[in-house]
Order: sequence, then C-alpha cells, then structure tokens
Amino acid sequence: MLKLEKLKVGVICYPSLGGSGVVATELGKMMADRGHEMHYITSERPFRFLDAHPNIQFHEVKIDGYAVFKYPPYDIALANRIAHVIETEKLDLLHVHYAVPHAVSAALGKDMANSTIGVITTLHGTDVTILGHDPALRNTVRYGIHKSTITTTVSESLRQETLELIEPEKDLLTIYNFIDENKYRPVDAGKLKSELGIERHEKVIIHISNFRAVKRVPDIIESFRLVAKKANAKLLLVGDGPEKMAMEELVHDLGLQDNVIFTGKRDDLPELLAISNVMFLLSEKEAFGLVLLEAMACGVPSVATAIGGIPEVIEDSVNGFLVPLGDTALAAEKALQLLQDDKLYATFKENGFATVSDKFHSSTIVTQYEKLYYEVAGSQ
Ligand code: GMT
Repeated sequence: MLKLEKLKVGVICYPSLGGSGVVATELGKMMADRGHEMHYITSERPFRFLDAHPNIQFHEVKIDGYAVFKYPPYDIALANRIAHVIETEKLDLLHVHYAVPHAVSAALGKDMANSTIGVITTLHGTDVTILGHDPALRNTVRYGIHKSTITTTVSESLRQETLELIEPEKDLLTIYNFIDENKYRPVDAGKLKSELGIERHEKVIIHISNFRAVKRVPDIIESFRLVAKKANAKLLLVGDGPEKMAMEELVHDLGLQDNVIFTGKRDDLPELLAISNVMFLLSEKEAFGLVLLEAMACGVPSVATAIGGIPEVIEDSVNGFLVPLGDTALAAEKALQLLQDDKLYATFKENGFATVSDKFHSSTIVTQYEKLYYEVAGSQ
C-alpha cells in the first residue's frame, strides 16, 4: 500500500439532495480535518458547506443551454469538469456518491484525462433499489460498478440487494453511514416548542424526509392519528418534496390540521429533535435511514419499518421499535408505549447513544474510508 502524506480527492455528489449529499459533505469535512485536500465537483455549492474549510475546494459544473440540446447534457459537462480537475489539481482518487449518472461521468472524465486514478463509488440506496429495476439503468449501474476500482454500499442489506439485482462481477464492500456527533447531540432548544405552537405538556412525534412516495408519509399521518386518539400529541413533518402538498390536503381531510405542523426544510434538526419524543420512519425502501441515527444521537428513539437497512440501525425493542411495512396500528401502539413508559424510554435512549458511539462513530467510519482511500490511491 502506498502511504501518502495527504491525499487529493475529487468528490462527486448531489450537493443538496437527501442523505447521500449529507454523507458526502460530512465525510469531506472530516477528511479535510485530517489534512486531506477535498475537491467537490458539483453543480452547486453543497448545502452543508456552512463554514469554509481551507482544505475544501469547490469546482462548479456549468452547462451551457445551446439551442441544439433538447436536454442540457449534465453528465457530459460533469465528465469534462472531472477531467479538468484531475489534471489541474493532480487528484489521487475520485469518490463518487450515487451511481447514476456520477459513476458513468467519473469513468468518462477519467478516460478524457487519460488518467489511471482509482475511483470509489458509494451506492446510497435508490440508485439501486429504484433505478436498478429499470433495465437500461440497471446496466448503467452495472457499468458504473465495473468501471470503479471499488464500490461500497451504506448497509449490508443494500450490498445484498445490489448483488441480486445488478449482478455485478465484482464484490462490494459495506461501510455504514455516520453523523457528526458534535452537531447531533442533546441540545437546548430554547423557546422552539412554544414558537411552533406546541404546549409544554404535549408530546411530539417527528418525521424528517424528502416527501417522496417511498417514505409512505400517509402511513406516518395515519399512525399519528391513532396516537393522537389516546395521547396529547403533535406531529412535526419536517422537509419538502413532491408529496408534500398532497399530505397537507390529507391532513386537512382528516381534520388533523391543528395537530400536524409542516415546518418545511430546516437546518436546526438537533433543536427540532430536542423538542421531540419519538421519530417515525415508516418507509417502504430505506438503504440505511440516516435520520434514525441523527435522532438516536439526539436521544430520540424511533418507530421504523423492518425493511432494507433499517434493522441494521434499529435493534427491535433495544434502541427503538421495528414494525412491518404498512402496520400503522402497531406503529401507533409502539409509539404510545414509548410515550407512556418512562423507564422503557430511558433505556431505549441510553441504548441509542451506545449504538451511535459503538457501531456508527464518525471516527471509526471515516477511518474505514480513509484506509480505502489510501488503498485505492496506492493501487494505480
Ligand atoms: O432518502 C432518499 O430518498 C434520499 C437518498 C439519497 O440519495 O440521498 O437517501 C438514500 O441515501 C441515504 C444516505 O446513504 C440513506 O440513509 C437512505 O436510506 C437512502 N434512501 C433510500 O434508500 C430510500
């Protein structure tokens, strides 16, 4: 293994979209803290680039809208920019988050630069579990895996699903997600609860997502409706996405508008979690479920569906509850149990903190990626 003092890494990710962008940005910050030079090659400044870091640079991908193009060729523009940055910055490797189209653009960019640098592709979930069902995209993901030096998955469940669905000729490596423990921890939320119109004695159930169909937000609302019959509670729906408007209508039709608060996209997630008692994540697909880890680190136990990578994060009846997909009655029952049994709640909360530090600690996970970075940089 070639041990380099400091690596120069090109990072390709969706800058402001969901968990993959969060992981890509947090990983980059922590690698930069370890002295590596991180070069983000993206269409816009990643949304969690809150503070400028001397070891992080941003290379914007620009697309000219020539009239000849019906669709602006983002994949080609990205490949061009990757080639340019490989050459000008003398990168040691590329780390690609989300296979489509990033893994393909990375392969093309590398070829355009006539470079032999290594490429790590991290699969995050829907790039396989949804796109992999489209025969054309399945082949695209397969091509991306074959062109990468190594491909990682964010859970063992996603690794298995990728092997079965995509049938690559290479094995895959699981490296779990992590969170920034300095940000996600129990914090003082000040007057946030009353600012959101929630009474002191009211319990709070929280759901954070991008409001896509896979998140099954109607199941969240129905589970909450059942909880609200027996407990004084409010539901916080945090985030934005294509289903949000329909969910606002559903809440109205069910007469729950006084009990359900749509906050929109927020940056103060630790504060929102500090005023919450239980998290609901009742998705039909979830490769990992980063919000579960964020909630756990803030001391909030979850009720989540036993699907995808979720059981690798939530151990049923230990640090949260798992329920079958669509079983809203059981989700409500489990949430009520947590809201009413203080001893059980305290145990789950402590077990959650232990899970975050023992299984998903950022230093452990970042070291796994760093080791891989050195291996891949040294293998070319
Ligand atoms: O949740 C989403 O739909 C967004 C998606 C993304 O690409 O950001 O999230 C995926 O990646 C996250 C980070 O690795 C995982 O925590 C999510 O479980 C995964 N989402 C799905 O598999 C649906």
